[in-house]
This record gives sequence, C-alpha cells and structure tokens, in this order.
Amino acid sequence: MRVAFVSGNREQLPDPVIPLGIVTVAANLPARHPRILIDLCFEEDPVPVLCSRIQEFGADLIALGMRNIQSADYSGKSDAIEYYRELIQSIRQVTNAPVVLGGSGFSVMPSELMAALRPDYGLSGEADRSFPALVEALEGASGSEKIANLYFFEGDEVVSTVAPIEYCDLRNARPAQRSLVDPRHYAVHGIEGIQTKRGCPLSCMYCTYPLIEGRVGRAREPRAVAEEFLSLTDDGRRVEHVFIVDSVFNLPRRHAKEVCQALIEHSVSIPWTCYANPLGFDVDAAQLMKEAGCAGMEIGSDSGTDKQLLVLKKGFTTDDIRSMSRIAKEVALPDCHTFLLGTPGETLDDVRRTLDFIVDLDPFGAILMAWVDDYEALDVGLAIERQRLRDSVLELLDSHKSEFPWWSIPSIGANYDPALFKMLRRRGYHGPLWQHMRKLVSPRTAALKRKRRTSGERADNGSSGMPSAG
Ligand code: B12
Ligand code: SF4
Repeated sequence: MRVAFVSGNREQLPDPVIPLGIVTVAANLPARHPRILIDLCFEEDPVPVLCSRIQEFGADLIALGMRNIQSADYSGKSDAIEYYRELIQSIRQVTNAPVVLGGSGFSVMPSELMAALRPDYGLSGEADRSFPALVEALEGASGSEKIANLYFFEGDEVVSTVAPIEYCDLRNARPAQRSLVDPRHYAVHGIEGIQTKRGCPLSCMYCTYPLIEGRVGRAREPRAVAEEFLSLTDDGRRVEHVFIVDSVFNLPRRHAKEVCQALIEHSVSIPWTCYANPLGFDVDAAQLMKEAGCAGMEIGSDSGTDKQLLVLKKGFTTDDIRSMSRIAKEVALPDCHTFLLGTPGETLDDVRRTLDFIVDLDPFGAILMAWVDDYEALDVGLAIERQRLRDSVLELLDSHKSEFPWWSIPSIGANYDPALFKMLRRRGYHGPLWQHMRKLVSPRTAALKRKRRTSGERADNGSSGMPSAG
C-alpha cells in the first residue's frame, strides 16, 4: 500500500519542529509499503502542493498528522480546525484514498475532531503499532477490531475501539525514519528532537499528555539514545541543537542520569534542552546534565503561590522551585520557568503574587503565558468566558513588561515575535531563544529596571507585590 504521510503543522514559533511523531510511525511501517512525507510547514500555499504531491505519488492511504490545536502564542486564537478541515476536503477532491488522522493534537480530543473534520479513520495516542495494524486491515489481511484507539464512523456516529492494554515497549524502539524529513528543517533551522522515554508519573490537573503517551513510564536504553544522538548528523544533516521531547526528562531521576552518562561516554557534542521538574532534581543530576551537554532546562513551574500549585496538583511547592533554581545557578545550568497565569480558581491577586515570586526567584529565563483550555478551539462560549480573565491578565502583564527585560510573554509579543527570532538566528544563536535573551539586554539596564521593580514598587498590603493593572 502506498502511504502518503502528511504533516499539516505550519507553526514556525518558537521554531519549526520536525514531525517526529510521523517519522516515528513511519519507522514502524514495514518496508514493503512505499511512502512519502509531505511536510506543509514551509509551503507558502500548502493546499496546491499537497494535492499535486498526492496525485504524483498515487497514494492509496493518506496519513495526516495533526500536532497542534493551540497556537504557539497561547492567545487562545487558533484556526487549526478550519485549516485541517480544508486540508481534508482538498484531499477528497484529488483522491478516493482513505484519510487517517492522528498525532498529539488529534489525541487530545479524538471524538470531537472526528465529528468536526470527518476523516475516514482516526488513531489516537501512540501509533507505532496501531498504524501498521490499520494498514494491514485495510489491505484485508486482518480485522480492525483489535486495533487500539481506532476511531471511525458507523452511519453518522463516531465509534471507537478501546485503549491499548499495554503501551509500546520502547526498549527496542526503532529510531525515527529521518530520511523522510523535509531537508529545509536542517538547511534553515538545524533543530532536532529525540525521545528518551514516554509517560509521566505526575498528575497535573490540566495535563493532556497521558492521552497521548499514557501514564506508564517506558524508558529507552540509554545507549540507544546516545547512538541516535550520534546518528542525527548522518547523510550530511546539519543539526545545531536537540530538544529532548520527553514530558519530563529528569523523572525518573535514575534513567535521566544513565542517559547523561551514555551521552558523556559516547562523546555527544550537540547541545540539548529538555523539560525538567523540581521533583527529581539534585546537584548530582544537575552536574551530570551539564556535563552531558544540557544547554538549558524548561520547567513547568506554573505558579508562584503554594495555593495554586496545590489546585493544579503539581506535587511540588514554591520551596522546591526555589531549591531547583538555586542548584541550577550553582551549576551554571540555565533554567527557564514557564508560568501559567489565569488557571482555574486563580484570581488577579494570585497572578500578582506569582509575578513577585518570579522577580525574587530571578531565574535565567521566564516565559509567562495566559492559560488556554484546549476545548476553546471547539467551544465558542468557553472561549469567550476564558478570554475575559485572559484579557485582564494580559493587561496586567502589558503594563509591566518593560520591567522584565528578558522574560518572554508570547501572548503580547514581548520578547517573542518572528522578527526577534530571525535576528537571533542570523546572529548564529541556536536552541530555545530564552537561552539568548539575556545577551540582548545590557546588565546596567537590567539592574536598574530590577531595582526599581523590587524596591520601589512592591505593594505594602502584604498580599501582592504588583501594582494593580487598573
Ligand atoms: C517536546 C514538545 C515541544 C517542543 C518541541 C521540540 C522539538 N524540536 O521537537 C517545543 C517546546 C518546541 C514545543 C513547542 C510547541 N508545542 Co509542544 N510538545 C512537546 C511534547 C512534550 C512532545 C512532542 C513530541 O515530539 N513527542 C514525541 C513524538 C514521537 O510523539 P507524537 O508527536 O505525539 O507522536 C506519536 C502519536 O501522537 C502518534 N502520531 C503522531 N503523528 C501521527 C500521524 C498519524 C497519521 C498517526 C496515525 C499517528 C501519529 O504516533 C506517534 C508515535 O507514537 C508534547 C506533549 C507530549 N507529551 O506529547 C507537546 C505538544 C505536542 N505541544 C503542544 C503545543 C500546543 C505546542 C506549541 C503550539 C506551543 C505551546 N503552546 O506549547 C508549540 C508549537 C511548536 C511548533 N513549531 O509546532 C501540544 C499540542 C496539542 C495542543 N494542545 O494543541 C502538546 C501535545 C502539549 C499540550 N499542551 O498538550 N513542544
Ligand atoms: S509534569 Fe508535565 S507531563 Fe507530567 S503531569 Fe505535569 S504537566 Fe503533565
């Protein structure tokens, strides 16, 4: 069966990302099936390119990957549903081949997206095994009832098979089929992704990751991870930076340390960034990560108040965040904390306390985001309701943005816009941009602004350090 994989993702912020999920699925499809990958990321006019490449190839099956529902600026404005609907309708005009939709975006709300987009099939969650099984079933070689997480229509109704009893064992996972990746990812950006494990043991209140990769932790062999790192530059691929795409790299701590050791033993020299968590972080882990080439950690700290951390079920406290940041400073491992403002149950006063907390913490980087519920993409009423609080939060951030010279506030474009990204890339800075923001601000300006913020403007009512947004 001739399979045309399509990566619909066109998001270029903070960077274009290679369609790692799709090339992972492709690696597990038996070699006898000819395949192409049509990546729409860099196409000015994606629909005609998509249609002509599908026709040229003569596809028997279209495997459409939907990575994002939200947009990168957390503005809550996303036209993803409309865009994917247009892709599917256009595919229908040039071929009768069935369309199967999958990917992390799809997995977050599969039934709703089946009904809204009407592909022939949907596969939610990891598809390393289920996609090849579906191909086999479509060839008539086996039935489809045993395929986990398969969505399809019975009449007008969306039905699905059950979730898998066992998730994929990653100990012998095949490395992603990178030969399919559009060379423009390397020629222009040089950013790669590697997975060392799947599953996160924590249960943050809003987290959708278990829908995509389950909760059960499954780790890869550290040696295999190091070998995959070394193979990234095969075939002349230019790779300047790697993002370790695990939900949390340093949990479990032991596996993270073993991966670091393997990277050191294999003399891996490409710098990398990962998501990390205050739990499972200690001086040893920090030192090993640094030695293994970690250029920075992104930490989902979310809130600067213990009350909200409890609501969000983060499992750590503000003291844990402080301790992690202190260790990171000692070891010179850049830490960037993301904060989600306006989460359920949070007041504007809580948001102000969080801003105070970040000023005191003084991490290497901070990214401030107004919280967006994924379902806003489908529910207009919810989107309007959530937008009200978001507007107040953004107004507050806007009135203080100049005091935080290197913090990124994507929703209002503060230290987060395509022109800035382009300029930094032209200067030869690779990896997540928060790692370079400090270089753009003179230490004197930064010190003056911080001094004003910390000594002159802290509210004296004991509850909030940020002046009211008005
Ligand atoms: C690492 C990561 C990042 C890194 C990526 C670094 C890099 N160079 O790759 C960074 C920090 C840059 C990033 C940015 C963003 N991300 Co992100 N990211 C992740 C994360 C943690 C892992 C993604 C990954 O690569 N996984 C490994 C691969 C192998 O897994 P996978 O893609 O899911 O593929 C499997 C299945 O989905 C399925 N599959 C995949 N494709 C297909 C296709 C078909 C046809 C089929 C059948 C199956 C299938 O099979 C695959 C193998 O099992 C996920 C959360 C998660 N745990 O999944 C969020 C996630 C993908 N990101 C998300 C978002 C929204 C974004 C941003 C828009 C910013 C933001 N607001 O967070 C930007 C967009 C960037 C861009 N250019 O597109 C969302 C997407 C869904 C949604 N809610 O919209 C996720 C799910 C997190 C979430 N909030 O729920 N991200
Ligand atoms: S630590 Fe990250 S991946 Fe794990 S539950 Fe929390 S948000 Fe989800």
